[in-house]
Amino acid sequence: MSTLKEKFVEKAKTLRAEVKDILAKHGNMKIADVTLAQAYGGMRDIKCMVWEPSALDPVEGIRFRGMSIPELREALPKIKGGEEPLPEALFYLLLIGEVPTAAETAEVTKEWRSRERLPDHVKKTLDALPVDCHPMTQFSIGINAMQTESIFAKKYRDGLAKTDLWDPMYEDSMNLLASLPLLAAYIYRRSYKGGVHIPPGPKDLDWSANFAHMLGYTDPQFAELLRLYLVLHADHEGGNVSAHTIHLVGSALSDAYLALAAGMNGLAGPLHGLANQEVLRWIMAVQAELGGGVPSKEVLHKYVWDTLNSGQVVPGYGHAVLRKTDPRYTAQREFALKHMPKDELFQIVAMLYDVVPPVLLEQGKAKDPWPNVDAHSGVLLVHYGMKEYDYYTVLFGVSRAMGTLAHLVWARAMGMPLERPKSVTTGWVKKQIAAAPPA
Ligand code: CMX
Repeated sequence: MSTLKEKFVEKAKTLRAEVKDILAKHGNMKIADVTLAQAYGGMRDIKCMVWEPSALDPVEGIRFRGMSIPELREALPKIKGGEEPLPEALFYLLLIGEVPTAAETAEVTKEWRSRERLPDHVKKTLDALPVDCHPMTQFSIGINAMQTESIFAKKYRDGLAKTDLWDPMYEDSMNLLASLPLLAAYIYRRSYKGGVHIPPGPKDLDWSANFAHMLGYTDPQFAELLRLYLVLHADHEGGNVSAHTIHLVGSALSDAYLALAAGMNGLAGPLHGLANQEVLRWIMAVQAELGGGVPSKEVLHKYVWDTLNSGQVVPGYGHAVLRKTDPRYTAQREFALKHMPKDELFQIVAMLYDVVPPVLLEQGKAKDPWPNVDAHSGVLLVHYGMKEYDYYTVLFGVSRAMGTLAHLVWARAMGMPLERPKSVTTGWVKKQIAAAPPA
């Protein structure tokens, strides 16, 4: 058994016992009251699910197993001479709750590289789609097509005990994570590079370097960017659309492939992950209007107002939970300042940071006027030549698989039940109001 799996078995045993004890002693403790505004308003802030890999603070931003992004960038193992953490190390942290050593990280890299596989029928399924089919649609279909490989589905059919279901979920998750870069690269090359595919590279390449290689990017700095990108997008606690969908679908004992594909359909929404492509489209549109170059702040100010006045949202700004600049934005800004300070698009993104929040505050609707993760990622990718912005959310999806699959393994290990909240009708609501004592 690998170190990762062995450690997981140990941790799961402890947490199962702890939660059993907590529920026996405090199961009736109230942790949330729900208002009508919350029931009608997208269930904001209702504490009603458990998610171990990460937690989101409205002001501080995300913490992965208690670690902030600057802490992670410092502490997680890197490649020799590299500056950005290895996503494999982050996955270890998300699953186990401990920072891995370089050797433990290398073991994950080796395991993922040995498990990578894209079955022929998946390629044929993708090839049957129009080449201009949105990459996220291809990604979701591709993951569903890979479900033929599910060990969980086979074991369940054979009659595996509930307590042992975490094991095939772990195996599926490891196989999926190993193979997602192959699927994602296949989609990129068929959509934008004439279907000329690049096979996986030598086995000593780490997960991100191999992904960059299969995408067709040879600049080592692009692989560094990919490492950072894949780390930053990996998890954002359990309530966001993609994570929550993956949890919900997984709770029906759907396997990792089915659950992940469902979550990717949510990530493909413009209010969620697709915002990264929308940001770039929006920035390029203002640049095109001006015939290129960096617009003045006055021009950007008018452009932001025009966007709002036409009833659209400013992509990359605002958040359902965050109330300050997203630390994932800040990490990407630091990368840009180090590697591409003179880049024109970066300069526009930096100017938007000064322009957008005051406008959103003046408009007075958005609770969070600050940039989120999607405001910055596109310009970094363009700098290294990846201009096909329709593709960006696929990269987000590859990364998001890490946190959500770590959660699914935990969900099975903890025996988390079918999720089934209660809905009500407006007729019921009216009756409650009528029956309530006068305020
Ligand atoms: N531009 C314009 N209006 C915005 C806005 C923005 N960036 N952010 C919020 N608002 C508006 C909302 O549309 C809402 O308007 P209505 O009252 O007319 O419905 C009002 O402000 C209140 O919204 P909120 O409570 O502040 O925000 P929500 O929790 O409802 O929505 C989010 C959060 C992210 C969907 C929203 O901020 C938004 O649409 N942002 C732009 C899209 C984006 O960047 N999404 C990516 C988020 C990160 C991710 O998941 O990847």
